[in-house]
Parts: sequence; C-alpha cells; structure tokens
Amino acid sequence: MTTLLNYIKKRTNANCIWLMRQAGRYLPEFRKIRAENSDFIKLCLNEDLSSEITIQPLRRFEVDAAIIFSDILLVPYALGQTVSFKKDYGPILGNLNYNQIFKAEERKFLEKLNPVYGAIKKTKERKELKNKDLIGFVGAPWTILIYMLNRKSPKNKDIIHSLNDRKFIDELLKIIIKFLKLHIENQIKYGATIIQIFDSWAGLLDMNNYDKYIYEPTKELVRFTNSKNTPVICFPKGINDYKQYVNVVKPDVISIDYSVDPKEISENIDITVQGGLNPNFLLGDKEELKTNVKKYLDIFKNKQYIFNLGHGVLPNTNPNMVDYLVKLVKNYS
Ligand code: 1CP
Repeated sequence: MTTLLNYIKKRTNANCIWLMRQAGRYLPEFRKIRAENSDFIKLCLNEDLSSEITIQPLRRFEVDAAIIFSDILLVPYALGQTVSFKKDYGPILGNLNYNQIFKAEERKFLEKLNPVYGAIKKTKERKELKNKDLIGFVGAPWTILIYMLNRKSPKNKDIIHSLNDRKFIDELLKIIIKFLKLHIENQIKYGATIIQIFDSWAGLLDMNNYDKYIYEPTKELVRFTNSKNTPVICFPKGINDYKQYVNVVKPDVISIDYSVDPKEISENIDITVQGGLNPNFLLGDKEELKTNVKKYLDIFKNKQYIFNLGHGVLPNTNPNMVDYLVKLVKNYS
C-alpha cells in the first residue's frame, strides 16, 4: 500500500511527508555523482544514475515518496531547444528555432526522453520504493513558456512584454501543452503514481492574465492526468489567490508557498493541502525549526495535509536537519 496515494484518496490517516528537491544539491552522495558528470542534461538522461539519485533520500529519511530525478527543462530540450546549466547562474536555453518547434514530432520527443521513462521503470522496481509513491512531474505550461522565451531564469516581470506577439504565443502554448501531456502520459505509463505540476513563475503574472496563461492550460493538464486515474499536485508558486486557483484548476492537492498564511488556507480550502514551511528554517537551529513545523501541523491537524516545504530544499541545507524534520513530522500526534 502506498501511503501518499492512499492518503490523497482519503483511505488512510497518516502523517505524510516528502520534500520538493529532496534529491540532489544538498546531499553529499549526489554532489559526488554530479562532480563526475558535468553535463546536467546528460545526467538526467542516464537511467541508472537518475534512478540512483532518486532513491538517495529514501536511504536516509523516512519520506513517503520519491520524486524522479529529472528537470522541467527536459521538455524544451526534447522539443529541440538547447539547454545547459552554468554553475551559480542557472539554466541557459538556446535560440528558439520556430520551424523546428512547430514541426516537433511526438516520436522524436519520446525518443529523447526515453531514458526518463526507463529511470522511472527502474526506480519502481527497487526495494527502497516498496510501499512508496514515485512522483512524476512537469513544469506548468506558463513556466515552460517563460523559460523558452526568456532563455534563462526570469528575474522580474519585464518578460511579460515579450508576450505581445499574441498569435505566436498562442501557437507555442498549444505545442507546449500537447507535449507536456505526452510527457505526463508516459511517466504514468512507466510507473509514476502521482504527478506534480510546478508553476514556479506563476507569481510573475498579473491576475488579469491568469485565465489565459495559468488556469486554462493547467486545468487541461489536470483533467488529462485525472483521465489516466492519477492524482495531481499543483504548485503555483507566488499566485495571488490560492482559493480561486483551486476552484478553477481543480487539482487533487494544492501545494502552497511560504509567503501565504497557512491559517487562511486551512480555513478557506477544502482539498488536501501540501507544503508551506519556509526552506530557510532548515538552515537555522532545531528549536526554531520545531516551533515552525509544529505551527503547520497544528493548523492542519484536522485537515488532509501532506508535509512539505514552501519551495525546494536549499543547496546549503545540512542533511541532519532534514532527518530531524522528517522525524518531527512522523512522530507528531
Ligand atoms: O547544478 C546542479 O547540480 C543542478 C541543480 C539541479 C537539480 C538537482 C537542477 C538545475 N535541477 C535539478 C533537479 C530537479 N529540478 C528536480 C528533481 C529533484 C528533486 O526535486 O528532488 C525537480 C523536481 C526540478 C524541478 C525544477 N527545475 C523546477 C521547479 C521547482 C522549483 O525549484 O521551482 C525549476 C524551476 C527547474 C529549473 C531549474 N533546474 C535547475 C536550475 C538551477 C533551475 C532554475 C531555477 C531558477 O530558474 O531559478
């Protein structure tokens, strides 16, 4: 029985926890592999190493799920845009070749991402994953669109001006949605039991643009995923109105960021809530962490709540603090 999935389906009443970015960056065993693999995309496309990195946190911590080691930017990569990562800078994407993107073929896309599906299949078969969920994921259409157009992390709202060429943007968005569906479908086919949609840049948009760029495209992905009998966790980081988002997009679980008041969320949202704790608390002392973890657990005590952070584990986090956090949550009553 997988805890997280059964919890989402309201069949168990456990204290559930997993962490965004639980695999990677802050773990010495990941750093060792990373030091030997300078090309990050290649590392994501190495079935054995990707599967190994995926289960690394499960060897250390009693988390209820693994998230496949991959990246949201593998989708632009598989559509033909080059993607590389520069140390201390972030992702760098190549020029958008319109002809290539607009003519992208499903077969070629799947061929490029085949190792991700292979890694999912391999991970599912590992003993560490017994009774645990494997979370597959995609970037939300809006976040992928932004990376493809801006070709690096958007630092501010200036990028919104480049949305002026409406016809082109509409076409690009359609292609992104089509291929995100294909990627979701195949992650499920090879063993992902839950899908998380990361909308890391939702906070860049004004509310009058939500419908077109966030609500409608994401709703389409949620419906599609649900039609494959698979629940969806949505993380629209920085969005103005979580309640409206839940009402319109209708995910199974809503993952909240650290800027929102959890009390307000617990009073106004009826579906399963995930996350919220500021990842910075993992950098401080144990007492402060404990107080804040307890705050979230107390607020959501009589609700469906999956413990997680309000964004990913930071690279300079001490794994001992993560261990302490997981134990706090598991022992809470
Ligand atoms: O240099 C390195 O060692 C690579 C660091 C790294 C890692 C470990 C990147 C580069 N991506 C990942 C893995 C990753 N990315 C995972 C799997 C591991 C896990 O979660 O346990 C996941 C789920 C992601 C998702 C992801 N990638 C998001 C959404 C979540 C978020 O943090 O908001 C985003 C925005 C990306 C893009 C990305 N990948 C990597 C970087 C440095 C970035 C850019 C972040 C930014 O623009 O600020």
